[in-house]
Amino acid sequence: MVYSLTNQDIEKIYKKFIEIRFLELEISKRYSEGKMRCPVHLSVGQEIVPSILSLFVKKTDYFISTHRGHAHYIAKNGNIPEMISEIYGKKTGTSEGKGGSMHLIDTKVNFMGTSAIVGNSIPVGVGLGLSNKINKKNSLSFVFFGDGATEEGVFYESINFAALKEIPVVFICENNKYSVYSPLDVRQPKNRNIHKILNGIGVKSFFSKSKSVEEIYSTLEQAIRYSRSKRKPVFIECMTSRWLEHCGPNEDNDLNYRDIKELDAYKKNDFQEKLEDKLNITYIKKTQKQIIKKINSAFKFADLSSTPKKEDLKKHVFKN
Ligand SMILES: Cc1ncc(C[n+]2csc(CCOP(=O)(O)OP(=O)(O)O)c2C)c(N)n1
Ligand SMILES: [Mg+2]
Repeated sequence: MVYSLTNQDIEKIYKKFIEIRFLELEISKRYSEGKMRCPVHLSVGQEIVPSILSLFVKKTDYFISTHRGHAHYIAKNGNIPEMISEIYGKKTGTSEGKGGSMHLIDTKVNFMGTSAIVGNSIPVGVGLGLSNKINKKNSLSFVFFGDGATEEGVFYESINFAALKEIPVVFICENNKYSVYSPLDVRQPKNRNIHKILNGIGVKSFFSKSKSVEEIYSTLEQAIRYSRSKRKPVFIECMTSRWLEHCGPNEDNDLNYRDIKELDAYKKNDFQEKLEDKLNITYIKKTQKQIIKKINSAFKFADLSSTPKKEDLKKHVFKN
């Protein structure tokens, strides 16, 4: 079933979308200044799923993500100035500048981390779900990962355990069809459907081709409602497209590892335009202006913040 959305819902989705897109584009624009000294994996082109998802998330839910995690942090209502400070390696960052973009963590908003190790966040997310179950909390654990992570053994072990123990986890696979420069067809058998495998393993699964806002919204709503009410795991696969290089601020069309026609087709299906078609120009302009202001002040905050001191190096280090 595909739902129709209220104007208020579209406005909320648009606001989140613009926050994510404009912030990622600003990181891309400023990266060459040399103030962000960690690698960045940007989500330009992949904003729509986290933007819609933000409508269904509770403060008490857990999020855990990957190397490409900025959008998920923003969807969890993370603190944008603290995130930029973290990327700048400053003391005001979410983990005082020690984690950077790929190890973003902020327990204040139950954003339990991102990881540079592909697949690594999946068992941790299951563990967070298990803690909710043991403590009889009605929160969910949301685990984000890419198509590449579904080729890791730990993915199947974690899914199996979550199915067996009925752990309320929302597994979200954002399938951009690439793992660095490798397309799906050199990594997985032809015609494999990741979500169909999951049904066979015993986890209810949902799939979105991501053709319209309504279709993605309906898929996410039904899947999340199922997991929240039944207290069981659920798997959602959403097709998406990464517009910039795997890691870094630039386009990489010159490398010829993917068909530019494929990328152009996704760009023609751009969700910024689709959302704007449903909104009035006054709202669009007002929202963009507010967000640009917010983003500029976040960069200023990061820039003016101090770097950690030498003695901070040993703080937060595990000792036994
Ligand atoms: C265990 C492990 N294997 C390989 C890598 C190298 N690596 C880093 S990102 C990445 C691509 C992952 O693709 P996907 O999960 O689809 O996420 P995407 O980058 O497309 O968002 C790979 C292979 C790694 N970091 N960790
Ligand atoms: Mg991928």
